[in-house]
Amino acid sequence: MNKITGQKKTILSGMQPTNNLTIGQYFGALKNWVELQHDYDSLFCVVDQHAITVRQEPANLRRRSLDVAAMYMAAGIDPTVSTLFIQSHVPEHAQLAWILNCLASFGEVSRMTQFKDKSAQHADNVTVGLFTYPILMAADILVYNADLVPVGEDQRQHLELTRNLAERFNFHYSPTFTVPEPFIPKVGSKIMSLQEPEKKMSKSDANEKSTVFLTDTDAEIRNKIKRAVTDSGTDIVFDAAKRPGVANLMTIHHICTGRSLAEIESDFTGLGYGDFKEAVGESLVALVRPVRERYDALRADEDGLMNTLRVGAEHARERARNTLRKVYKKTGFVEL
Ligand code: ATP
Ligand code: LTN
Repeated sequence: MNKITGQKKTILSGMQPTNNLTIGQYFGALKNWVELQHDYDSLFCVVDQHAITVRQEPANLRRRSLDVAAMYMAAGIDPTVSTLFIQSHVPEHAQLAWILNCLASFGEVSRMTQFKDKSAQHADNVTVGLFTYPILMAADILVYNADLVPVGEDQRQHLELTRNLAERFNFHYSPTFTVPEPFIPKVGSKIMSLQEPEKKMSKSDANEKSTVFLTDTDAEIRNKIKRAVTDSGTDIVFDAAKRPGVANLMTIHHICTGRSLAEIESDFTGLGYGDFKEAVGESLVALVRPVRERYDALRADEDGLMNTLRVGAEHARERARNTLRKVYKKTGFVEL
């Protein structure tokens, strides 16, 4: 809450509809959106324009955009409290992105590590869009003057760039944009792959065993946890550097049950990996099952979903249009 105006502060975040969402997205971001939405003026979007920075099959993109919107709601985003919309329904994001593109330097954007990773993954098709991706993200945030952006650890660098662009615009023209802060949770901001625990769990991982999706069945979840890579030790102790596989499972169990890491260590003293993995599997099933069931019901009502997205887009557009009008004027574009 702003002490002077009494108005709620604004949060904005988004996810790419490149696949079903994973527990990584849920623990790192979505769960926090749900918790924060009542205390903030909240906007959440499905960033379909970000998704096309790597090649997408149009029918898949269309379906997945709706899947992700339904998953936001299944996880607890209430569209009567938060504004829920699809990025491409608000063209002002891309319009602002162009102006920010002309403010960002090639050098600073070249330093983005996500671009380096993703361009290596898609070496046969490194698009200019993939390079300027963080600028569109900055526009998503700045067009609503968001104060806070709840994301996972991997987005910290993009948030820093967003802050720099906001400050640069404010300096060169006049104070216009709020300089946003990242909101990165202390626990869960980087859930690791179940098969290669040195790597982030990713919804685009070719090996499905690495990833628990929020749409997975109970049996799939239990199985993936049972087969998760651990290490040659036997006891359950938290050591993220030396024993990342066990540490990752402990983090997951901690978030699902609320037991602290120390309590988990003592709960499993004298027990082996088998017992521990079984408990993690059960706690995760208990968390994911209700989300999946709500998702199935929400996704089955496509008309209802479209109506929600229509209302969200109208609300978002009105706000974005206001910011863009000011930005165009300050930039020196002729008003009609
Ligand atoms: P992926 O690499 O899984 O395809 P992504 O990181 O490119 O996904 P998004 O789907 O847009 O992209 O991520 C949505 C949000 O979820 C971001 O805030 C991101 O930081 C967070 N996130 C993604 N993966 C994880 C993870 N393994 N642990 C914690 N947070 C995550
Ligand atoms: N780059 C983000 C997704 C994203 C985003 C945003 C997050 C696009 N626009 C605005 C927060 C705010 C990612 O997770 N890959």
